[in-house]
Parts: sequence; C-alpha cells; structure tokens
Amino acid sequence: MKRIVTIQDISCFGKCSVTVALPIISAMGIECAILPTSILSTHTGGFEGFTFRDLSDDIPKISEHWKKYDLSFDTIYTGYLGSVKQIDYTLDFIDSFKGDGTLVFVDPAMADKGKMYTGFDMSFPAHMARLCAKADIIVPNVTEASFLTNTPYTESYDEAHIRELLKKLTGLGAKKAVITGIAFEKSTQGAYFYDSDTEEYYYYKAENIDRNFHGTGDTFASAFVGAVTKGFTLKQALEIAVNFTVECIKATLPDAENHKYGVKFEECIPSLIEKIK
Ligand code: PXL
Repeated sequence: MKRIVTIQDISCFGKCSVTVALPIISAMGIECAILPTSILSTHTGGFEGFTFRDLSDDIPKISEHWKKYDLSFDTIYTGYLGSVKQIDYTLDFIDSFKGDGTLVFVDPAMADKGKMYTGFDMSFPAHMARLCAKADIIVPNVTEASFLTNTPYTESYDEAHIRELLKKLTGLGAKKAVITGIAFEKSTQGAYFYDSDTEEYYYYKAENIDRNFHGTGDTFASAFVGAVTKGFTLKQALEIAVNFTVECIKATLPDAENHKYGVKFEECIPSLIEKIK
C-alpha cells in the first residue's frame, strides 16, 4: 500500500485541509499520515473569532520521532501553512524524508480571488515560493500562481496568459505545475497543466457551476495527489480530480447557503472509488 504524509492544519469545523485530505486519500486505498501544523476552531474564510493553536514547534519533534522508526513516504503533500516558521520546518521535513522515489506535492494554499487569506500579508508568497522550489508538482489557483510569480492578478485572462504563468511557475523550481479554477468561458471550468520536462500543456475542463464553496482546492488537491500516488498518469489524475470536484460541488448545491462549511465530498466518495478502479 502506498503511503502519503500530509502537512497542513486541522480546521475543526468547515471541511478543508486535513479533514478533507485524510478521508479522501484513505478512501483511495492509500495510507495517510498527518503532520498537523496548527489547530483552528474553523478555517479562516468567513468565520469570525476563530481560535488558532500554533503547533509549529511540534513539527521537528514529530519528525525526529519518525526518523527513529525509519518511516518513509511515497508522497509528501503540503497544504495550508500558517506562518513562515511552518514553511521552514516543512522544508526541513522534506530534506529529511525525501528519498529517491518520493513525490513532493505542494498546494500553496494562501490566497483566492485576488486576495491573501486572513492572517497573511504580501511578504508570504515569496516564502511559499521557496517551498514550491522544492516540489515536483505544485497546484496553485490563479491568484496564488500570480502572487508566487509576481505577476499582476487579473480576474479574466486568456490561454496565453495562463501558459505564461505556468512557465513562470515551473521557473520557481517545480518541474510540473497545475493551475486550478481556470475558466475561459462562463460554462466551463478546469485545471491547466504544464510539464517543463516535456514542454507539454494539457487543459481539462468540465461544467462550470457558478457558485463558490470553501475547500474545493483541497478536495481537488487530495484527489489529484491520491491518483498520482496510485500511479495514474498526470492527465488521468487531472481528469479524475476535476470530475470528482465538480461532483462534490453539485452535491453541495442544495445547501449552497452554507458554502463556508465545505463541500459534501462524503456523498461522492463511492463515485471516486469507481473512478480509480
Ligand atoms: O482550504 C484552504 C484553507 C486551509 N486551512 C485554513 C484556511 C484555508 C482557507 O481559507 O483558512 C485554516
């Protein structure tokens, strides 16, 4: 059985990060170890007065303990990291645990819709870029891709702009980059992939549902990293993850007013299992 370790926060309510990654990756038949970086009462996207317990100093302690047992991981998957210190500890973790065949997968979760998430300023993307430099695959949204590459964020764009962003992203150091949430027209949305080794681009789109739900980036990233870890090609993995994310959004539409609670991915897990058979 393959084994992933995911390094990100636990948001106790409002499905995202670990509470999305762990069930999705487990359902795909992959062991999922967690390295929680902080515990929040809720995520930071729309809840007032959330608590934040910083677990940064536990990261090296957990890592030291794991080293004693020679633990190894097929994939290291990082998501939301709450501070520069957490990024630095995550870089140390990668140095310690990246073996020959280890895939380093970075979701630079820090911004959306042209804005940094609550709690971050514009000095943060340069630090996240240092983490992206150590990755094999990165999966930013358009805002994150713009901030990581010092490119002015624009709400609308054409294909040439996205390809340029993808080239700049791989210039940070990761060989492969995917930009999520790409819509060139109102009716479709998808993810755009670039492999700098083969200079190949691939865009996979599906139906665009014009509602915003929290945690869709984490839903996509978890299904994508799971499929890649299982050995699907990147194109296949992209299709699996895009289709799964759209299904999760559709399942949540009847409860759209609670968009900040996250998507109802649980109802779509049987379908995800079918997709990877
Ligand atoms: O889904 C990304 C995410 C993860 N963790 C926390 C967040 C967010 C986005 O807002 O606030 C704590």
